[in-house]
Amino acid sequence: GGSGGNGDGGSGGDEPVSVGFAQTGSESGWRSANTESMKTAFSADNGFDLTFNAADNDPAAQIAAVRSFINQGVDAIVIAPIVEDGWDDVLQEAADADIPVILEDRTVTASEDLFASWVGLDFHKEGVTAGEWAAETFGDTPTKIVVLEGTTGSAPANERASGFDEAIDGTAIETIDSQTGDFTRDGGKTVMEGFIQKYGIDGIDLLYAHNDDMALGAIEAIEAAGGVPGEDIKIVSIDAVKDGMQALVDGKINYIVECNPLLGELAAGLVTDVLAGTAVEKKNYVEDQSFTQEQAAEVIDSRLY
Ligand code: GYE
Repeated sequence: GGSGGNGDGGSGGDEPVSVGFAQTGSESGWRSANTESMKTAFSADNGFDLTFNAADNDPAAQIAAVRSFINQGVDAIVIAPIVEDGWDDVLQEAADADIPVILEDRTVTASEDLFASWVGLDFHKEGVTAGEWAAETFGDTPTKIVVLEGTTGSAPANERASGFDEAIDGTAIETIDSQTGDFTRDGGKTVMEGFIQKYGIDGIDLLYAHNDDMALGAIEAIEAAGGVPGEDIKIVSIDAVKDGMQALVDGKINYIVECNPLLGELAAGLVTDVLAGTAVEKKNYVEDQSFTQEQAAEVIDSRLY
């Protein structure tokens, strides 16, 4: 290692390209699919020597992992940043060590000069799409909505909230409560139990969950309280992972906005290009779709994650 930025990346060389990947953790089905995609793309067969770290959703632990990659002198560092803030110092340290950083999935607030490239999804647009569905479905009818937010301070939690709020602005939809469920099934279940205790099944018309896993946890809470998810309380969520799509087909979720986790090949391509000195785009957006219950039934068998 230690030859970062010297252009010996890619296949064909004798030495594998050493890459440190700082993953968020293993909070969701989306994350499992993303980790698998990354490990496949950064395999030894593809000429990489991958050091994988999952930080268990702890921002300090994730920064420590990046520091250890710098100390190891890897050729390149890939990060899926848990939270948006707090990256300036360690990204500057990577730059000083001449190690390029590629971000995948989530974004940071640090200066764009401090990373070579980013590949991921348009979280704001995902929020807008979910909100537009809500506005079209309930817009004129007074509708009480609760929100299960993703990890506090994460780019998808921030942008999925702002996009949704923009889209329901001026409708009769009223957000009565909004709390984080940390993108986990357990978190979604616990927070939804609290919402049900506070407002009753009858006091909630719609749930917006920032990911499928939290929606799936909430479904358990609604059923345990004697409610019918998808009917008594309608549900819109984001990701379109297998279990989410199945719940959509089963009528327990009403609408899902996709967020594609299969970013490994694109991330590996960016690492190869950056190390070879090939110009890359600073931001690389992957397209998302969205699904009604009927559309989900049509595509569920052909889904890749
Ligand atoms: O939606 C959620 C995961 O950052 C886009 O993180 C990702 C989000 C995804 O935990 O399920």
